[in-house]
Parts: sequence; C-alpha cells; structure tokens
Amino acid sequence: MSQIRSVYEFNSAIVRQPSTSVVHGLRAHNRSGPTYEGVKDEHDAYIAAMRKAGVEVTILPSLESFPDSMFVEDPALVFTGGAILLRPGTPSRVDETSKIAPTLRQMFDTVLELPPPGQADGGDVMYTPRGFLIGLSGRTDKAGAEALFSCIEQLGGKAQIAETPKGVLHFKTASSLLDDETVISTAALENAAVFKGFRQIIVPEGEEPAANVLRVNDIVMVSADYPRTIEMLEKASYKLVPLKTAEIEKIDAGLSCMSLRWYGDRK
Ligand code: CIR
Repeated sequence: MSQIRSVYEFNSAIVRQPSTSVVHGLRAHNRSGPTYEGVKDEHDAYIAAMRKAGVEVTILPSLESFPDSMFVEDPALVFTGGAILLRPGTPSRVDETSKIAPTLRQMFDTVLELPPPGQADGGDVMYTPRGFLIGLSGRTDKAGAEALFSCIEQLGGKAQIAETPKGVLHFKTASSLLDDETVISTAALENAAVFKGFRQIIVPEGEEPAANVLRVNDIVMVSADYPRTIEMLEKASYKLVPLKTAEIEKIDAGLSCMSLRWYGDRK
C-alpha cells in the first residue's frame, strides 16, 4: 500500500449518475425539487473538477428506483484501509447499500458490514487526521454510531462520536475538514467538543450550506453560491474551485455527498 500523506489526499473516487427520478429526491422542507438537467450539469462539473484534481473517477450507472442514489457518500464509508457498508437511516435509501456493495467488493480487499442494530449515513462521518468523527443525527443513531466505531477500530482507525445540530441533515452538512488543523463549520458547531484543538472558520450567517466544502488534494471545492464564504476562504489562502450546487441543495445535498473518495492502490 502506498504511503498516504493526508486524509484528504485521494487518487480514487466513485460517483453515480443522477437518475431522472432525482427530481423526487428527499428533502426536509416542502420546497420544489430540482430539475434533472440542472442536477446533471452540477454532477458533470463535479466529476470534471475531481479529475482535474488528480482523481480517477469510476462512474456507476443511475438507479431509477432510488431518487437519492447519486449521493453515494451515504451508503458506505471508504478509506485506504478498507470499506464499510452502512445502513442508511431513511427507508427509501436502505437498499442503496446492496447496490454499491459489489463495486466496493471489487475495489477493496476488506469490506465490512455494519453489524445490526442501528443506522448510519456516511454524510455523518468526517475523516480527520485525529480519526473519524461520527455525528449523531436523524440518520445516524447511537447504535449505528457505536457499530461503526467498532468497524473503524477493526480496520485500524480511530473514531469519536459527535452531535449534529438540530434540524441539520448530516454532521457534514454543517462542517468539513479544510486542512490537517482546520475545519469550517456553521456557528451552531462553533464550540463543538470534537473540534477542540482545530482552528475553526465559521461561515457567515445566511450562508450555512457553504459549510459543506470538499478538500481534495490541493484544492477545496466550494459552493459557488456563497460569496462571503468564498471571500473568507480566499483570504485564508485556500485554492478554491467554486462549483454550482443550487439544484442539489433543493434536495438537501452538498459537495461531499456526491462521491466516495480514498487513496489506494487500484486493484
Ligand atoms: C437525502 O435526504 O438523503 C438526500 N436528499 C440528500 C443526501 C445528502 N447526503 C449527504 O449530505 N451526504
């Protein structure tokens, strides 16, 4: 196995094409859904940005019966040491795991299955140099978080359990890793115990969805729709790649949700 330099160094990613049913994707608020064409454009630009950042992208075919299946981050967790098949915390997404499992079994030597009971979504899991942070949320319950904790330990990793702010879909909807010492988050996570010791950048009020950025190698993918956050990150000298997210945000998604990323020797 090659020596990995940081938790955001990636050479491989899996994405899934959006299905036309994405217009019916889950959303917490009763607002109108995205257009298929709009989502597809955002997804295409995301894949192009990943490739430009030096990542080999495997594109899986769309799954019409699963409107949210393009958000491959949720049914599994991957890292250099292996993959873990999760149990998404909402009924319409549970079977996405069995759809992605064969691909992961092909690509990873070690694939664990989250033991029952409990549920956990990958959107609640942040990979940091100090280990994984697993946020409890409406999708990840205590039993799921504890089961995931032991799977991570079995694969030689470390984990800590965190709280997701009320009313927020996932832990990473409200926070992301920017570099080895720095996280970006909404004000609701400003004093979170799990971020003690990290430098924290807080997104301006009114730009909360901008907290879901995606660090990939030397770049940070950021939503193009939040100029004050972009300005803050530029001042902090991050190399930004702004990407449109207005359509996927209509179904509560952000940049991290659209891929599974890892560094490893390709099989
Ligand atoms: C859902 O509610 O499951 C999708 N509409 C959005 C999933 C976003 N995933 C993520 O943040 N990891």
